[in-house]
Amino acid sequence: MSYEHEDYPEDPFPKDFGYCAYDQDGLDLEPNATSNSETKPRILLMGLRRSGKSSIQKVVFHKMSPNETLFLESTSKIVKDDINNSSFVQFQIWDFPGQIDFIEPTFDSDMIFGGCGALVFVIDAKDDYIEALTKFKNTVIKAYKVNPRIKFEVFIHKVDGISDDSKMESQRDIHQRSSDDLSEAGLDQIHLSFHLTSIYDHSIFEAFSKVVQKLIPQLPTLENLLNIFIPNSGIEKAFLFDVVSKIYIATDSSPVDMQAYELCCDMIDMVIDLSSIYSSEETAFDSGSSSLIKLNNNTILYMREVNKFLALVCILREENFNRQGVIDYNFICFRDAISEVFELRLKRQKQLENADQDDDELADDQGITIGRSSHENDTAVVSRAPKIT
Ligand SMILES: Nc1nc2c(ncn2[C@@H]2O[C@H](COP(=O)(O)OP(=O)(O)OP(=O)(O)O)[C@@H](O)[C@H]2O)c(=O)[nH]1
Ligand SMILES: [Mg+2]
Repeated sequence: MSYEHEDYPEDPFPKDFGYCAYDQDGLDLEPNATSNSETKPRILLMGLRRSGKSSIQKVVFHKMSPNETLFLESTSKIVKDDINNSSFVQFQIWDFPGQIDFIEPTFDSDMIFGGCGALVFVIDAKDDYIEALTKFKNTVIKAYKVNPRIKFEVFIHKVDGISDDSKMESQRDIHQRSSDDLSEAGLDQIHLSFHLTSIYDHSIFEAFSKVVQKLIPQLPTLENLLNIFIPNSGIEKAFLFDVVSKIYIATDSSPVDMQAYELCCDMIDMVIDLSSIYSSEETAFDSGSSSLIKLNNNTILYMREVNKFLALVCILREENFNRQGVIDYNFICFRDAISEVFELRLKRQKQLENADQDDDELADDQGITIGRSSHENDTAVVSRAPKIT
């Protein structure tokens, strides 16, 4: 069974998924923006002192172990961190000092909230959160005024060692109070997302995955590709991972089970650890990486590299792995589709760099039509692959 690139339709991707939304250096969240000063989308980490902002940033993006965060010093000025793990995962994280006061006139809210994609507000669930909620309300009001497109994400943090019941109760209470505060201020339309998090388990990676996903304009395309790949390959669930941070940038549309996600994270850790023992190269994870783990409940974890930074981890029943050839063939189709998404993105970025044209003109030149919905073309990419019945 050979795979030939020429067989594929010339333009297999939906025309309206994200390609209108770039600036020169990254993912720009404003579709009609011409150029942007600080380019990459920004994720702000805000919240009271000691709520755990710097710990989150260090654990998720710098491999710090949770225990080491006990020795972190209080942040005294805004710390900016560039995350460039892969072409899909590019943004800046700004870690704020807890004591910063937005009300004071020196705080340049236009600059700070202007280019912001997501505002993560961290609330210590082990502490009395009334003060945190007041600060949250003021922050949201201010930020929304400057930039109504910001995604507001509330991390109800440090929930380790808290019973499931009290976790749910805290979430319900915080949700209720913050929604009440916003409607009092006449801002019912603001959407807030809530996540229960802790650096001592995988919940912080899961929550950050969801925050980052909202900033990836190609997400619907990636999800579509996974939704086609999975049933055609007899796979139950698949995650597309950013290997360095272990956040997943996309998954199929079936619900995410925390345990399944944890298993996949552990698998990536194991593969990287083992590869570094046997590999002389600097990067243990490369284009040849793949791994298979059989669990004792008739389930298989199957990992394949997509490129240097991305890996696909699949969960499937053992009997469906009998036809590994079909899965591997479909995977190659999937991987090629992803690289086409990358290529289109790069092409688009280059064009924007070279020509100072407005978005509409560029769209015409490339044959990209903004606002037309067509899922047929990307379906064609993988649907020609054989199906396990
Ligand atoms: N139990 C528990 N402790 C945590 C968690 N996350 C952070 N901490 C602890 O909370 C303390 C404060 O963490 P920091 O990350 O310095 O807090 P911060 O929000 O950056 O504080 P400022 O920089 O002063 O604003 C540290 O001792 C961390 O170890 C968590 O998920 N669970
Ligand atoms: Mg800090």
